Amino acid sequence: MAEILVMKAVNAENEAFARRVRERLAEAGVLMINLMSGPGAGKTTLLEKTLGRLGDRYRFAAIEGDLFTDRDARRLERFHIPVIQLNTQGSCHLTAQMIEAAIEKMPLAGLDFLLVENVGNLVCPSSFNLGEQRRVTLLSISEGSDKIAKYPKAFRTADCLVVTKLDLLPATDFSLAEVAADFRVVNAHSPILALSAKTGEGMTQWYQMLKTWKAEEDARPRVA
Ligand SMILES: Nc1nc2c(ncn2[C@@H]2O[C@H](COP(=O)(O)OP(=O)(O)O)[C@@H](O)[C@H]2O)c(=O)[nH]1
Ligand SMILES: [Mg+2]
Repeated sequence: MAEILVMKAVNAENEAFARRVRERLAEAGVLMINLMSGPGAGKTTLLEKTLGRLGDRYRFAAIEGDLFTDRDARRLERFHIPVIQLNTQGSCHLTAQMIEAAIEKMPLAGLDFLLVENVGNLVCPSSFNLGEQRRVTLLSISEGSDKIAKYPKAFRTADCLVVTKLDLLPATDFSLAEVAADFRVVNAHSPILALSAKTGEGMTQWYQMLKTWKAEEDARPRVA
């Protein structure tokens, strides 16, 4: 019982930070996307491809979340965008407080997208609103088709499901139909994309979705 109260307190505090982050982003006209998945589903690879493809047209920044190391931030160095690596020192998710500290150090003005790679796991990150406008959950073909039923919250709260590593489909018993059906049980409306960052299959739909989301955010009336 006491533990539940502690969680509530932490979450309430997180919500206050998340509101502040959301306000800052709205003022600056920045679309923040929170990418969640199990470790190795392909978050950083998707970021790399996205920066390579859309980096000429939009201004990006990234926040990389990891327990330790700056490996993912270093993978993005070649794109010459603002990147901040957040190390949680063992904590299994990012918090809105961490994001607020990171965006303090970022030139938000003039940015189009802030892409946030959450700590790799399918459990804790989904309980922490970071102040993002959109949330994407990745599931890779090699993880198996049963993960939506096993980790529903990460998928329930997603604005899009991205099934990654589509090139591996012939090597596995992964069922796209089963995953789509499980996703609809927990999430009635969000789109499902299936893609391979390796072969490029399905990537056009991902880029198109980012453009649509950005246009939707730009069209949203700003609160004075
Ligand atoms: N076959 C295949 N491998 C991929 C694809 N995307 C990522 N990977 C590989 O999956 C591993 C983990 O990718 P990474 O982007 O680091 O995952 P993260 O931990 O979610 O950031 C790396 O070895 C990538 O090269 C893909 O579309 N197809
Ligand atoms: Mg990564």
